[in-house]
Amino acid sequence: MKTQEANFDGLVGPSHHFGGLGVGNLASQANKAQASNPREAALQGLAKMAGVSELGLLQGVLPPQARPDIHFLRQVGFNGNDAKVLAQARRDAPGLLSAAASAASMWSANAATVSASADTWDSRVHFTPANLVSQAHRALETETTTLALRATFPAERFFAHHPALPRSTQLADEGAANHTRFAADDHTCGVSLFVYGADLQYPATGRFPARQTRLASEAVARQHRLRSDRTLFVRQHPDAIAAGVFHNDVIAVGHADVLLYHEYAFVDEFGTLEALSNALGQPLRTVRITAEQVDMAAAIQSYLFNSQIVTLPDGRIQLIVAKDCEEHPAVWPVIQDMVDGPGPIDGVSVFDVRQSMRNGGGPACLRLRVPLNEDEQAAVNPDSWFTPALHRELEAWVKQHYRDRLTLTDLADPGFVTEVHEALDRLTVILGLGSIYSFQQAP
Ligand code: SUG
Repeated sequence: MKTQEANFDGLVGPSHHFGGLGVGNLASQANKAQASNPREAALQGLAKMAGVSELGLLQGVLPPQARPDIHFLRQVGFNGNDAKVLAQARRDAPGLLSAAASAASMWSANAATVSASADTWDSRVHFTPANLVSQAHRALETETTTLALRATFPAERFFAHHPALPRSTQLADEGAANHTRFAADDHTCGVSLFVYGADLQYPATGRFPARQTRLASEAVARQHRLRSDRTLFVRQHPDAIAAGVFHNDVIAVGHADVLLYHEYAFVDEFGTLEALSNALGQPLRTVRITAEQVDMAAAIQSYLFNSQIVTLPDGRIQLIVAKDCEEHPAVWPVIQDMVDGPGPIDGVSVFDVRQSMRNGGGPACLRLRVPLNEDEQAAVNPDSWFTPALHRELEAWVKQHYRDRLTLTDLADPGFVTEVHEALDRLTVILGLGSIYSFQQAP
């Protein structure tokens, strides 16, 4: 049966702000404490979903999380009523307030690792939510992500949901940002490429910590019982991590039989390409970008490699890039050459996701790919599919509930917590998800 890659984008939450929280993430560090615009951020995200869906592709939506997370602030020692907890955190540990309020779940490429039913032992789509243990503000996501994925992909007959890996830095897992599924055609078993930054032999010793370990990737592959002859574990180039490439999807992107990558993506570039082609049973179609064409700084500024690659209904391959690529003097000519040349990329679409980019999240960070055959598509929670009607409804919802300016001081306002809960309560109705948030449960 034909499998299609659906993109499930994380809806930007009402607390989107610039906390400077991203470890090894230069954009997040550079924009720390600037005023954010959550309304614009959410509308930009919706516009990308609309654009991708207008290309004729399957597009879905994953909900944001309830933030600020007051329970987390209590766990780190603040007490009293909610207003007091927020005020104390604002005064004594603004970084923790920011972490408690982070809207980082928007980057759904880090929500989970997903395996297609064509690749797994029981012919179900398998999900392992990421434990995101490298950063406190992201480790908070796992519980609600687990519930959101179960609510979005509910049918046990088609979908297998695993628990996240145990919470240990040795098992640090950041999900699909470090996993790529290649497939020779749309129905046979695919090839899984897992890219890690650290393992027991090469512990992370560079300027920034590695956020994905080999042990974690192996555990996920084992959990999904992927075929060993179709699964590769390759080491990310440490120079890339040191330069600010905190996930593989900031330096390489693959789809179907196509790989767009930077020469410094992998430690063993040619070994990786050869192993991939062997596992796939046919040559991979590659686009190799050298440091001379696009140096590491330009790659990180533009997020060229955080583009999405998609197959259009007529079979053409389209690149979906951030506007920052179009504006980058070194990167845009490279993209134009790619499209005009004989390589696999046939066209390009440009989206402005600047609010997300300023926190180090490009087009590919904002989406979780879920390969689905027709039966599985029909088993997805119907209200999670992005349609023009849902677009209109979510736009109106954002305009009603989101602020257009947010700073740390606003995050300490107890009225803001109520505002977010009201918005999300309504959202669970719009998306037909049931009560996935703890504030919706009986105490
Ligand atoms: O984990 N930024 C995220 C960006 C994640 C991008 N995802 C992928 N590449 N797949 C991160 O570093 C910054 C939040 C802040 O600073 O407020 C942040 O968490």
